Amino acid sequence: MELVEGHRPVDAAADIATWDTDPYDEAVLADPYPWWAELRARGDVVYIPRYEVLAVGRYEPTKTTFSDHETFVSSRGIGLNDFKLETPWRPPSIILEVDPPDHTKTRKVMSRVLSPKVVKGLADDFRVTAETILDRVLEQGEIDGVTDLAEAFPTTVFPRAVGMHDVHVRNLVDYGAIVFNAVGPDNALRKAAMARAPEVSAWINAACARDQLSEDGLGSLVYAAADAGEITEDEAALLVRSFLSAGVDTTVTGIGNALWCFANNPEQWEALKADPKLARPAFEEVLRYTSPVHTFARTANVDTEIAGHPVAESTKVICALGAANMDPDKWGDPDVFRINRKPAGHLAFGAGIHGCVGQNIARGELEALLTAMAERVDGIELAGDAEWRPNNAIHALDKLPLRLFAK
Ligand code: OVM
Repeated sequence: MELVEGHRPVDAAADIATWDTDPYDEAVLADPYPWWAELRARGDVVYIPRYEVLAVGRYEPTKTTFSDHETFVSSRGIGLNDFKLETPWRPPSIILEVDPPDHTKTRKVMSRVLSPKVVKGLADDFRVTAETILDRVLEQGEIDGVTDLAEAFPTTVFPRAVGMHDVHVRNLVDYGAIVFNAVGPDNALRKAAMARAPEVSAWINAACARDQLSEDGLGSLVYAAADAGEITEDEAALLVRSFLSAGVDTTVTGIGNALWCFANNPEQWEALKADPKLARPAFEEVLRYTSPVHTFARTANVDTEIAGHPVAESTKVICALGAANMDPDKWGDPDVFRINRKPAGHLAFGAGIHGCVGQNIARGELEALLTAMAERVDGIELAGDAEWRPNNAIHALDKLPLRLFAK
């Protein structure tokens, strides 16, 4: 291969197997399990010519690549667009799409705002709200698990926790889907997201202003860090935007996927009813088994290697978190959904310095909901076919017709 000065093409030759596939094909996104299995089968790392990227899906190389933040940076974007070469669709996130030392400062603020102690203070509202919503859906009997339960719960408790004055459920859910579709290639999903982005982003950005937030919520805690001189007011607004980017669609997806897991595994629902204390480990197993965030990418910022294979600077590496979470070499029997598995080390929240900073609040929401359900719901049945909603980064349901039986 001829090397042009200043341009370092991904060298498909090297010794990395080429796989002519589209990870973002809507059929793959709607049912990623076979694609994940083939990705793992093809090697520690594969080259995908369609996007000139590498992909990893075995547990070890995925975890290693994802957590080596010095070699595989986030500041060049965590999707297929290289922010060094292309202008991002919105001002980059100052916690997600950034490296140390800038990342260290914002991460410290967000870790404090989302600390276990703060989340504990939200537990009562999570619990009472879960009970109220459950009483309503149990009256209905037959529901859409996605809208009636998965969307209803986080869109009630999360904006209240943040302290938002104005709540627009559709904009909150759709903004997440837009942000996550934006990390994919320029396919139909991304184009549709970009078409809606101006309108939805305008609403979201306005909602992040200090005067749109109460004085006792997570948002005000972020602005308090600005008052203390840790960050600027503009940075505080961008960190509130991160709440609204990553805090709604993700938990909506986690709940929908949990309902799907239990509807398909009734003996596991019996196990949770028998021991509601399993709510927390059950959620970890839902995360491992369904990977609500299925894929994020990194960018090699230097010439490096993955599992002994050379990787040139500027190479994008797709990290298939969902594939790693289903790797039999790591999990033994990954296809079995087992709520007492306690899958320590799953990658659904990522790994390393960029690991989900909101994971405590996500766990708090799911614990409240699953515990309240274990006390009230005798059985969960599919009342029709579940339908998945293809998204370039999120593995989420579109429809989940359910029949719920009250105790
Ligand atoms: C953000 C953010 C954080 C995590 C995930 C995410 C792409 C966005 O800070 O905006 O979704």
